[in-house]
Amino acid sequence: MLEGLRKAFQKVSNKIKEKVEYKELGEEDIEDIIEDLKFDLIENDVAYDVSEKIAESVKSKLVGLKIKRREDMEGVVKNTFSDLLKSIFDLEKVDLVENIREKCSRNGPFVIVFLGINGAGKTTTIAKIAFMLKKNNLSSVIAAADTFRAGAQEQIEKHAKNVGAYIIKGQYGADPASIAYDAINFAKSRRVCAVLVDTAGRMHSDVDLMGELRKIVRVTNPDLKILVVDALTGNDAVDQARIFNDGVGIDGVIVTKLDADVKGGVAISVASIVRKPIYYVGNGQRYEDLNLFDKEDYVNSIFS
Ligand SMILES: Nc1nc2c(ncn2[C@@H]2O[C@H](COP(=O)(O)OP(=O)(O)OP(=O)(O)O)[C@@H](O)[C@H]2O)c(=O)[nH]1
Ligand SMILES: [Mg+2]
Repeated sequence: MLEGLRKAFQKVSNKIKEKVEYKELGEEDIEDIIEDLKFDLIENDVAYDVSEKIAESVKSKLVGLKIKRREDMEGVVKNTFSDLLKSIFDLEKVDLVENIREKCSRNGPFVIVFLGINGAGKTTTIAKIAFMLKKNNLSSVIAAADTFRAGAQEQIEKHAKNVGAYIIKGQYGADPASIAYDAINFAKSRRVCAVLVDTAGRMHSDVDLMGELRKIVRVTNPDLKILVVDALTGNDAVDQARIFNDGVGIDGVIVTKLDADVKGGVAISVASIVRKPIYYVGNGQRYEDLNLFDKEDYVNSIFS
């Protein structure tokens, strides 16, 4: 994970180290190095505008800097980069488990609608969340509001069984909003803590399906709308985040398939462009492969 970014920052750090002996860093010293950095970031799925911003920011922090000893340089470059990345992830944090527990104690089910293009990992992530809630003694009901894709109902039903969650299903072609609504009523009458609404995967360009999502949101009035993005979709993840945010509105993001992602830039791009927090990351196909996104860990793993 994240090898691409790790290498990119290591490379620029080494090159800068070579440049400075006992002198002040001039713009001309690092111009090429910064251009290279920008290119490497783009190669590793950091969106163009974001790469440019990071590169400019690194440049302005390093130019004019006087470093007494060569060894200090590594620390300075590392701190510059890591402060910069951490500031990108400096977004509101949500403790999902605590929020659900709190709302449950006030009699209301906590409703989450999961959004994302097909194959992003919505259904798997919902199963992982239900599993995590179960471990925290919180009950959940899954609304199988994907009445669009063949096999979707059976897929989620199997997951629900495996993780011990309730499920409310519907006929193919049925109105997804009504299934979500039924699931909320079910949760209210059985005092179930969380309602997890699975939606049909859709291309972000699909206008009809976007309208259908807005209807689900209107009917369910969710506590959270979470966008699920696949890290392997690279730069397209930024477009997905923008379009879902403009079309439906999102509160936060879960990035899946980080276990298979060698680049690592998607989290940076999405957080930087839509300014929404990343709640969790998916690290594999098992139910336990869901981890809280921690900006310190993420950034430290790039610079370790
Ligand atoms: N390696 C890995 N695979 C994952 C992860 N999350 C999901 N997957 C896999 O990605 C594939 C698609 O996942 P789904 O959960 O079905 O995706 P979806 O968004 O519900 O897809 P649609 O229902 O078609 O919209 C499945 O094979 C999952 O096992 C992850 O974190 N790591
Ligand atoms: Mg699905």
